[in-house]
Amino acid sequence: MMRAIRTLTAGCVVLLACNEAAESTAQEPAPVESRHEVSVGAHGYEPSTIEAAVGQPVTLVVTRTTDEGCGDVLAIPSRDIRRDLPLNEPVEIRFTPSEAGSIRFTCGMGMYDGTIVVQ
Ligand SMILES: [Cu+2]
Repeated sequence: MMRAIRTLTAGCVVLLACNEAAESTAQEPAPVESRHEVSVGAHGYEPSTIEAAVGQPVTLVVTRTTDEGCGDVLAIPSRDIRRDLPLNEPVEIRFTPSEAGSIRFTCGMGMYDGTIVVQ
């Protein structure tokens, strides 16, 4: 008998929880943000390939670690993003890929490049 009551109570709690969840996620499920540290050295980006998922916010934390080369600007042309990278100061670049494919990122003049692979 006690067990039956406990089961019922548990069932009610689950139902309530489901109702709340249904209300709070009416728009879309909570996105899982992915952060990727990228360093910019004299020869380009490390890592130069980053994986991301459609609809999930991506944050690149980009740090230029040398005055050699031309990594002082990072551009993501297809997203109209272009950011200065002060030496040794992490710069966060955040966006949400809306479709699968490859998004290229480059230095200011397009000599260094990297790819965000969106699946
Ligand atoms: Cu360049």
